[in-house]
Amino acid sequence: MTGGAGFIGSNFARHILGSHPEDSVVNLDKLTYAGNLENLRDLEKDPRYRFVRGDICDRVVVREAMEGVDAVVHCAAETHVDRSNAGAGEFLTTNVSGTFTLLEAARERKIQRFVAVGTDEVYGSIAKGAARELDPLNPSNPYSASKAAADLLARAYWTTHRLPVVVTRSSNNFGPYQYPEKVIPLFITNALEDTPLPLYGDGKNVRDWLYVLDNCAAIDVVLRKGKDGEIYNIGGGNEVENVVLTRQVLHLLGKPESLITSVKDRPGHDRRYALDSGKVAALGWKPAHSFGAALEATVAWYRDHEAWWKPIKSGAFRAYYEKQYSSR
Ligand code: NAD
Ligand code: TDX
Repeated sequence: MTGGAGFIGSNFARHILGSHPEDSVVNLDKLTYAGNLENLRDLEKDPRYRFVRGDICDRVVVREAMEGVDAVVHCAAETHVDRSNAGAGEFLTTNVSGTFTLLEAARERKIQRFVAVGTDEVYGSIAKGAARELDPLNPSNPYSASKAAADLLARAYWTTHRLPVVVTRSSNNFGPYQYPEKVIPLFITNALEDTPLPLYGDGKNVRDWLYVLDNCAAIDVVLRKGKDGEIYNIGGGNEVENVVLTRQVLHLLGKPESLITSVKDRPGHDRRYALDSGKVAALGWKPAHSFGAALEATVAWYRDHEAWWKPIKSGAFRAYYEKQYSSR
């Protein structure tokens, strides 16, 4: 797998090693600001787990890491929309060129299954209904445009080269080990620090929330049972307005709503995402966690893991965050 030191990747590595005793995992990760070996401490001693530090754009490293591998689960990416709005270069390099490098190596190594982990953002904002897999793509920001490029390139390697690719497109994930620039961990940790929660625009944008462990289970199902060349939407079925979510977080922590601060909207801010997940459901997957219980568990995890997020928030993240809000 790639990107295993990030949020979804580390949860996925733990899921695979925990639920498939016959499997082993090679984790190729560059350790960007978002990659953190603390996310994987409990796996380090497992003889079925191996970490390789490297860039998915590096052909030699990628080729070596794929030696003896049956399947690739490609999670590595630049992932934060606000950062892509501030500068898209790394997004194109990692998300597009990096995916290309992996696809080429997978062809050469005759990999039996390549899972390209993608996002609902490729469909763009949807006023009504729910996106289906063959709907047109309409990405709004440089992040989602780079992910759409990666997703299409991966499918082209099936159509043209018969590389056995499957693509997942999931909705917004939340849960343990999510970098605290994303809205849920940012708002939980700000609330714990009694600092303002910056809500963009009118706060009425809607996201469909998916607990990360449910996404890991779905990726696992697609990895084993998905059909070559197919795309699978993975939605949580939990559409929530940002302002409602924010109030829920504050309520769970017993913090006042006066911490909510309206800030200037994100440029190109998609109003609503929604997915039809019927196809992955037909493979036998459905979310195992309710939104309310998963949000409560997530709030509790951050409350109990200050030692994980405090160093992140006081380090390089602080400079990013201050720059971000000085312009809003
Ligand atoms: P993340 O930002 O938490 O982690 C990304 C990981 O990729 C980090 O460990 C980082 O070090 C690594 N990485 C970045 N560039 C690299 C490079 N050039 N070479 C090797 N490693 C590199 O991301 P995440 O939220 O866990 O997302 C994982 C995947 O899921 C991404 O492809 C993302 O687009 C997709 N996705 C995320 C969400 C979500 O809500 N988080 C939703 C849908 C899809
Ligand atoms: O400070 C904030 N205030 C705020 O109101 C932040 C960081 C976000 N928001 C809003 C913007 C969005 O409507 O909250 C919502 C969620 O924002 P993010 O956490 O930045 O996620 P989003 O932009 O929806 O993208 C996420 O889901 C799809 C991931 O970051 C992507 O990697 C994934 O593909």
